[in-house]
Amino acid sequence: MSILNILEFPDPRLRIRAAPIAEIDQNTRSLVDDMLETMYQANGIGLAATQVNVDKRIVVMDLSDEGDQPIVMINPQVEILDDITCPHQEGCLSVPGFYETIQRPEHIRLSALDREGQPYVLEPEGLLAVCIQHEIDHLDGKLFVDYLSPIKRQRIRQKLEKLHRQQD
Ligand code: QAP
Ligand code: CO
Repeated sequence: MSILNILEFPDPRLRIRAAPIAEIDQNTRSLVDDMLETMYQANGIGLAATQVNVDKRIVVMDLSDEGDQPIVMINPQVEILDDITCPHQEGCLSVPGFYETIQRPEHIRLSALDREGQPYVLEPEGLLAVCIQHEIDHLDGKLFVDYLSPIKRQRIRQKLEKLHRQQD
């Protein structure tokens, strides 16, 4: 297994729309394992393939305290069940150090394939519902900062660009 490099906002590669997986093979499973290892190592609760510069529709998550309940979503699809939204503070491994409150639908139905290619359906609520939508947004080239005012987004962009210049 290996730790993958996580792209950071405003990297244009975070804007690429990921393609569905046609066949889940050993390469897919090994990417899933690397993504899980990368997410755990970075102390994240969710990571989309887009964030590690792979344009495939794969997401890994783990919301458990012990970090022993991985969730794998391949070709995930979300259906919004009603108009109820809830505010939640979100962060992102691609926007390190910034947390903002975002409104999202609270009641959703997720359909996805697991690591073995088996289809499953979930009707999550709360943080799990929020996190699933945040991660699927990544696969569509969208980031949580896109929901903020242009002023806030610009401020975050400038601070991260400055940090990136200092790292070079
Ligand atoms: C998405 O985000 C999420 O800034 C997953 O310095 C998060 O795993 C959805 C992280 C919250 C809904 C609510 C962020 C780690 C991890 C940071 C993450 C940081 C270190 C973010
Ligand atoms: Co994110």
